[in-house]
Amino acid sequence: MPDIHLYSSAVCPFAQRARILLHEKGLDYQTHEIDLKNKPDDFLQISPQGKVPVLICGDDRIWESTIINEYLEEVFPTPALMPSEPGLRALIRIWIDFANSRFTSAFYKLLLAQTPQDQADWREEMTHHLRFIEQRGLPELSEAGPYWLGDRFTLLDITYYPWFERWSALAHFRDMQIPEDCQRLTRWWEAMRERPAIQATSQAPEYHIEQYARYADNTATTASAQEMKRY
Ligand SMILES: N[C@@H](CCC(=O)N[C@@H](CS)C(=O)NCC(=O)O)C(=O)O
Repeated sequence: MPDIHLYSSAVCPFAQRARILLHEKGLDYQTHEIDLKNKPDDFLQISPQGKVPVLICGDDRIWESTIINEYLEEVFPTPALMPSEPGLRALIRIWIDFANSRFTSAFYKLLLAQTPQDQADWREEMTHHLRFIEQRGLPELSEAGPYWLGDRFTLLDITYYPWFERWSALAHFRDMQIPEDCQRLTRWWEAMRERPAIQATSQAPEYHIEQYARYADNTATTASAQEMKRY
């Protein structure tokens, strides 16, 4: 069994993806907590983009949260968090791509938006994404259970969860609610909160409100906040 090290930050939803997966697999690992406002001088030698998470597993060094989780799934295949059917594996990758390219960026854009008009526009965009997930992502497959693939808990559930945990910040600063017609999504979120791996990696709603206050009032100076404003 190789030594596993995770460079992580409690505030970071991307790093939480990796932590949830490590807990789900019951793997022992050492966490190196990185203060993103005061990173160690040699951090760029560990993380090429100066970001968390980074995973060191034996001789392998992996970054990008979704790649880390797919890597861990390959190295430690049980319990399985990917189905064996190629069609379902492809579906999972399609929705992971949607999370990374559309959903998470809308989350930050809404939080960073400063004018009432921009905030209304991004609220609308986020509402659109939530309904898209509700109507096109969750319906057919989730009849058998609350997870994205029904009774099978997978990488896909892990990929989205951290932003729902941080919803307290969107609700508090931007009055963003989950639409009432998104009942499957609400059921999914409730089921996720019951999982021990989620509970082991969770922070309280107030923690996220405090951590994201500087995004909301536009005073955040971290590299990530600057990047989110540019793209
Ligand atoms: N695409 C990356 C995103 C990772 C990311 O943006 N991490 C943020 C924290 S949430 C970070 O480390 N930012 C560095 C900084 O702000 O200096 C992933 O999925 O791992």
